[in-house]
Amino acid sequence: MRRAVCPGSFDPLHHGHVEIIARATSLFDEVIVAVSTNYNKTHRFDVDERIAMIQETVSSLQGISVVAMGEGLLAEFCRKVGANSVVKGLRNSTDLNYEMPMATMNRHLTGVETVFLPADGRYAHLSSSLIKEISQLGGDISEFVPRAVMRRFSEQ
Ligand code: COD
Repeated sequence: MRRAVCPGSFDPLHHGHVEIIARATSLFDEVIVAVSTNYNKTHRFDVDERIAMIQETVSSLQGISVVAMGEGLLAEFCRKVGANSVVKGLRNSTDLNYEMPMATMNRHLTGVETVFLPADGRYAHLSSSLIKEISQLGGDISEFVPRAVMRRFSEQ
């Protein structure tokens, strides 16, 4: 059984995330989407809301579960759930430079491998922080986020 973890803050989930998660399901038998619960960070949506939005969006994909990652190390989380790979999306060289040492350290810590998937050109400019900024300044984010996310933004 090839099991991978797709970790993220997903605050909020956007089409770039969904595309990476969908591609991960074609590479692995089981994909665990792990939603980071870093209590030092201020989130627009709480962890339960983020999990609900992801579940609603990926419900048609097979072999996916969506859970809270907790506060500990990603490498330990992977060991706990029996996943020997992490899947991450890379948008640019800034992402690569940030992710490379973490990938190497995670492999050192528990042997977990990181699989990098290049961002799809349609979504490489998307980031949760830009989407929140556009929304806050009155812009239209409907092109960038799934319906389940758009609905929550409209409700707030
Ligand atoms: N296209 C493709 N992929 C994208 C896009 C896009 N437009 N935007 C983001 N992604 C990818 C990111 O690269 C990332 O792989 C994933 O989607 C999630 O993105 P975010 O922004 O929701 O998540 P982040 O960047 O806030 O990361 C949260 C993590 C929990 C993944 C990160 O903090 C982490 O790995 N923490 C580990 C803590 C740990 O163990 N520390 C010790 C390190 S050795």
